[in-house]
Amino acid sequence: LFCHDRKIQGTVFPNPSFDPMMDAQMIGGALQGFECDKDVLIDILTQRCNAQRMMIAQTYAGLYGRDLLEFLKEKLDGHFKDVIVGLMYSPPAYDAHELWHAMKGAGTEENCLIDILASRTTSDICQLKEAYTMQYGNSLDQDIYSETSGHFRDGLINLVQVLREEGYTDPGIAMQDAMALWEACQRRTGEHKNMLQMILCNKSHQQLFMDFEQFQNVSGQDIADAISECFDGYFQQLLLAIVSCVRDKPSYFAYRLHRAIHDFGFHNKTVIRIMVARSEIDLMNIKQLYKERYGKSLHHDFKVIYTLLLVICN
Ligand SMILES: [Ca+2]
Repeated sequence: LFCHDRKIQGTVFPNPSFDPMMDAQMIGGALQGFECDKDVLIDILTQRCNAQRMMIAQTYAGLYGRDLLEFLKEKLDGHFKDVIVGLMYSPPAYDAHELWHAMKGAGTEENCLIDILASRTTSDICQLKEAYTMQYGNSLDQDIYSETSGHFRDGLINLVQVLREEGYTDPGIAMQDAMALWEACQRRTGEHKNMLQMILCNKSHQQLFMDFEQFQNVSGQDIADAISECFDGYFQQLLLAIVSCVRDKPSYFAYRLHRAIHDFGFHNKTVIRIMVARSEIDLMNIKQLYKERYGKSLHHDFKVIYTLLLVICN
């Protein structure tokens, strides 16, 4: 909506000559025996949309009396497994899977929680919460509560309560919100942090877009710069992610991919998660923005990394 009249599109589309029975049989054959035929899995599963993959799994279950997703988890390993299994989950189930893995065991992958919860729509969050409870028994709120802390936790819990308004924008409210945001950035008490969080987590994206313009008028500063200056830690990162998603979601993910590829070495999990989750939403735009902003294409950056790895192997 706010993406400068760009057409928002993914890179994966429904296959027009889709035949679930033929695909299920081909996959059945590929998974027979000790070694599985990865090329067949790649050829089929990357060339079908998520809804078609769900139909393949259903047909496969009918043919072989086995859960395809569970069988793939058993048969595959490494990053190949991460990608294929990611493709075989429905989008809410995949988000739930990623959130659960980000929190289970020692430590927490805060960046995964931020990427998912700051970018998903209210209906996405409702669905992923349901999927989370179905898959893991616990409620997402409870797990976030026990795995994170401080104002960062309050922000995440606020997001999963799905209180965000839809659509409506009001210039008067934008002025009020901008003043409250400005005061919060100047005073920085716990109470002001709550105020800031409540605005960013509960107002509609359209309202926030206008709030941020007013903030610029009132303070002479960009809201993202003000947040960077006034807050720190994961709380700051969460707020910045929300601001960035309000303004331009594909641009947020282009930035996250670039960081995952460059700043932290190569963070496979983040790269896989973004590519799989955005493949039918806005991956085309993410690719274009990546090239525009960083000079090199995503394709080029992957090739460099894998060429390097291949050379090391020899
Ligand atoms: Ca943990």
